[in-house]
Amino acid sequence: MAYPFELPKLGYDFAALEPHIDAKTMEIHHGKHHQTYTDKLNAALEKHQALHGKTDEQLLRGINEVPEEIRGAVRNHGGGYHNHNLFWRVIAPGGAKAPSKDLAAAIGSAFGSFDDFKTKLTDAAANRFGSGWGWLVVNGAGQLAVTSSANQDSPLMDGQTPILGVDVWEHAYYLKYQNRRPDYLKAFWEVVNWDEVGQRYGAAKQG
Ligand code: MN3
Repeated sequence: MAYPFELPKLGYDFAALEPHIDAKTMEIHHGKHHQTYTDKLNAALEKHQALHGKTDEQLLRGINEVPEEIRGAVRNHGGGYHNHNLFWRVIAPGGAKAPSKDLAAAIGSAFGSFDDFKTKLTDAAANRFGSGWGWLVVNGAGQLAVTSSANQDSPLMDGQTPILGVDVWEHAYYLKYQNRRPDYLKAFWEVVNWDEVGQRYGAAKQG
């Protein structure tokens, strides 16, 4: 997708992830928060026609070439736009409940075991102070790594390709979990769509 960016359809019911993620949170998160990132990204780009052919991924990977007067807005709202596009897909209902053989093997060699990986990503997301994200990325060397980012910063800005992300802004969980981010993170693991993560892993490895 490129300018003007559109809010992607969620593709499933707001209630589809109940009881882990509640319908009201999904409705507001997709319809209000993601819409706002979309609108503000478009507003920032409006007068910069040279950037209108670029995808959100290209804008973020090339963030340092974005004109300085809109770089902050593209970082925040382009990041928010892109991160949520990924998030809705990696928690979409109906996919595999465990990683495919390929990805499971890569997780095992990168982190020791699947449980070690889960702990590492849970800790990264739990310990991210304030608003941000926890990530499983494919780094520049083609290896899996766990990271976290502040605000809407995307791993793409560091040359990494995110394949799984968990939003730990309070807007992602406050209605149901209030201050209990660890409970939300437990619930997150129940809704991960491993088919989607596996496809993203395959694509990222092909570069
Ligand atoms: Mn969010």
